[in-house]
Amino acid sequence: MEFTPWPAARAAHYRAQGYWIDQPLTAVLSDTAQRAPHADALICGERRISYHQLQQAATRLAQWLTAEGLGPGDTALVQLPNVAEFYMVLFGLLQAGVAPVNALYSHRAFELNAFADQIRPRLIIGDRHHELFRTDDFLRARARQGEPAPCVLLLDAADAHHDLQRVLQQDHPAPVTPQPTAPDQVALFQLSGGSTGTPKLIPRTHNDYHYSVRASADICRLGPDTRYLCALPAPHNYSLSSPGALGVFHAGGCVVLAANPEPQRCFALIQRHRVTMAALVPSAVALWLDAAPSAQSLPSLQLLQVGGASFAEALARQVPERLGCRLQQVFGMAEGLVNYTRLDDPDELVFRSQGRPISAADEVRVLSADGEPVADGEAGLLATRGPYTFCGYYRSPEHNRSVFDADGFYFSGDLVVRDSDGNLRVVGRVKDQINRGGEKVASEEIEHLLLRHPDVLQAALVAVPDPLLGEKSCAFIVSRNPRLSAPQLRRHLLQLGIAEYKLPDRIHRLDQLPLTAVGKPDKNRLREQLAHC
Ligand code: J2J
Repeated sequence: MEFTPWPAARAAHYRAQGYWIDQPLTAVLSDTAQRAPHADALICGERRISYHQLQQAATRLAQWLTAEGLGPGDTALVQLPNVAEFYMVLFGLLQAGVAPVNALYSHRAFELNAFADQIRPRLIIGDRHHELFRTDDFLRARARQGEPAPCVLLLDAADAHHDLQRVLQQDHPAPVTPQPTAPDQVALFQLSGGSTGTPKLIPRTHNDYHYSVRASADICRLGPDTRYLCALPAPHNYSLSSPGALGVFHAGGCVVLAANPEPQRCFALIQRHRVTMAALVPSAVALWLDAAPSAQSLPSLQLLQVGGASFAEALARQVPERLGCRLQQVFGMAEGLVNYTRLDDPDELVFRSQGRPISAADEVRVLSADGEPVADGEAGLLATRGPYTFCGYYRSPEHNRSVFDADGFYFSGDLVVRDSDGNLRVVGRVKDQINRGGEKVASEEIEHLLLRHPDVLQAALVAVPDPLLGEKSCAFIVSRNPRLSAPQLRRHLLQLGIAEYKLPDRIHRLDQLPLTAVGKPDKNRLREQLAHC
């Protein structure tokens, strides 16, 4: 599997310092399964799954895959909801050396096709209840792409041949020992929030991901008593690795799955299963704060992580009072760098900053537009490299040239202020993206799709402030058809198969778009116009 490796000198340094330990990522599960086979790894609805059972299910899938001829060098496209099978599949694929792209459950044909076109999966795993897999149309369309038809396994499949649960539950009659990819090779692909026309994939190696998980688990002081509520989409880098479910498995704790962050259902799960820790995005915290009957109503909850988007200080201050737990701010990215406020940081720092990097080996530069370091306390562009920050998007040489500098620093597109202790505050963004309550929408992707409508001549997508989600999206379009309506445009986008969270929340028609000096749509002027609407 080709990817951009770390330069040899840095790789040697990360090994010498013990950040990279040359073990497969499967170790986060197998070590605990050996140590505490009967401890609960997962609670999913009425099901409790022990470490032994999780490991066993993963191994069965790995053996099945190996027997089907899949192994290192192969990839899988996976789309599952927040259910135990997600982790069984993930560890099964890792054991068998098959690198997955884990699509979000809200993704539709456009996103899955964009991923599949890049990785050319030999395996597709989906859910029969999802609109894409309810019929065979999507799978049939993929099979026509001129490549060997991928293997297909489905949750709740109608036929035994595609039955994912059967593979996870039955021992293989003639098992062959599966072989993971080498620790310095790709373990899985993460999804980029993106700012370009096509969704970008982030190759993550065993070594780098494993380190970020172990170090995150330490920072968050996870242990066998941790009960972690996973209410955000399970594949997201945050809920998977910061420290997420993988951190919990590494520490021998238990992951309690929720379908989504809806407060009443989550509160019931927290109370019933004595959940100690949860991870949320700011918009969900706002709902939890409103719904919490009193600070005593969730006595087991010790730590609430908040990240993924800007968290207003006023809300941050309410977390300990209203939810009766400690707050931790998390500023991370699927590309690598993750910052945490620490559990023993002073309250003011926790309320007002998004924390500092995981590792002493994370190198962070805060730079002016012309690449000069800015002084502490001043806003600048975040650039970083380190033992778990990737070195290039998958098969995107041109884009990589624009987001990495000559020293291998990755520019995340965030504007940050650093204090003298290295704590970061996120104060803005230069990337062309909308952060809709933690769900990222790449403006260019939606603009290209709007332009595919025959009546649309120009399109520009900008963020508009929103009291709950932080930001919503607004599309400005220039059309040759005066009767073209917003519902028609939304239908057009849905027909192209995009996830619903990417649909513009507002659509405005203009006679022409204001332009910058270089002739690009002037998004600052558009945002100003919105402020007066
Ligand atoms: C402001 N903006 C933030 C924060 C992320 C842990 C936590 C989050 C993510 C994530 C992640 C922010 N305040 N606290 O992968 O492991 C915005 C920034 C950043 C982008 C990354 C993790 N936390 N952001 O959100 O890849 O703009 O990862 O560059 O989805 O979200 O988005 P994503």
